[in-house]
Amino acid sequence: MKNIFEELKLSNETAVLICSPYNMKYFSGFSGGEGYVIITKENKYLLVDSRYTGIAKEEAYKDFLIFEFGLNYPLADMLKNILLENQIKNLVFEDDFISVKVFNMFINIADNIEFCPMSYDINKIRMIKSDEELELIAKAEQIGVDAFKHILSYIKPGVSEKDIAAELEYFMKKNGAEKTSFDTIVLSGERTALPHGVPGDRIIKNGDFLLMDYGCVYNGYCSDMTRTIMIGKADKKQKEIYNTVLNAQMTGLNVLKAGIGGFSADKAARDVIDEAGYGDYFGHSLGHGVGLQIHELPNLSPKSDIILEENMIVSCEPGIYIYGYGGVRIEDLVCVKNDGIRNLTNLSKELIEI
Ligand SMILES: [Mn+2]
Repeated sequence: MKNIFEELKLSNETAVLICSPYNMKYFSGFSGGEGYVIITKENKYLLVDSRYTGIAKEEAYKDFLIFEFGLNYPLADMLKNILLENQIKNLVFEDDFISVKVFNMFINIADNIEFCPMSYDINKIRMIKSDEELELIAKAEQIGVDAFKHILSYIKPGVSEKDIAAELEYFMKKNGAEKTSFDTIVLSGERTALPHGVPGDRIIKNGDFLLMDYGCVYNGYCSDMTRTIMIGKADKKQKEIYNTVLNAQMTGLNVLKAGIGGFSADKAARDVIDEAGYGDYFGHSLGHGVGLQIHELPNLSPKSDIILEENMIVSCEPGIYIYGYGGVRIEDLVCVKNDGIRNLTNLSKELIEI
């Protein structure tokens, strides 16, 4: 377990306030999702209400003091006392997560305390995964891979996008997943051009692209994968688009390794799509980190300034989306290694026609 104080090089008068479920789980072990973690140089606190006290006691790391707030001991008083007892002058907080309401509560109780927004630095600590984390992510991804193999025998003309999404989710839950890692995306026909569309009642039919982007959570860790297949035979244009995306994806995978910048991986894949004449139809970035959170650092994007390191987990997912016609995305989840990658999505990417 990484020490947040050492990682962020904080002073003795600083406290870190964490309330996002991902960082709470990472730094305290508590998976309940609702609560407040406060870490000072000397002390670690987990504050929860009575709904979560039992879970907190079972899950929190042994060096955490667990306090229950409620009617008898209001949260604001508890926070104020902790800050006073530890003589805190700076409060590091998650600016990309904390609500205005909670932020205002702190402003009201904490006179003479400086607030330091540090989400980016805090989240960076989670980028390099431990062996145990890698195992959980690989397991989560394998559940998704198994779900894909299962769904191929379920898909036939007559079923709807919603039917396929429900079957994928049911399979993953029956096979050990706690929940989906994000809302399952199943799109067909011209709707495949909506990169993050929602499954609807559309019935799949011959000549459709069918795009499935989904993942699950296993012991708190997320998986993510996308496959696009054909219902019936692909025509010339469909083959060309599919092969362009596949080429871009393979190019991205081939350059990924420790020492490469997130921006260079993105560029390598993007160039393939540009050169094929589809540059205007690839609007999102190549990939993102995956861990306790479905979208986390590092990003593989034109704006990313992060140099990849061994045991980071990233997705590689280029796409081409032509509004009114359709689209293709292919996504694998990989572990960055010094000499390349370990691909966690153990599946062929040849165009499947069913
Ligand atoms: Mn993804």
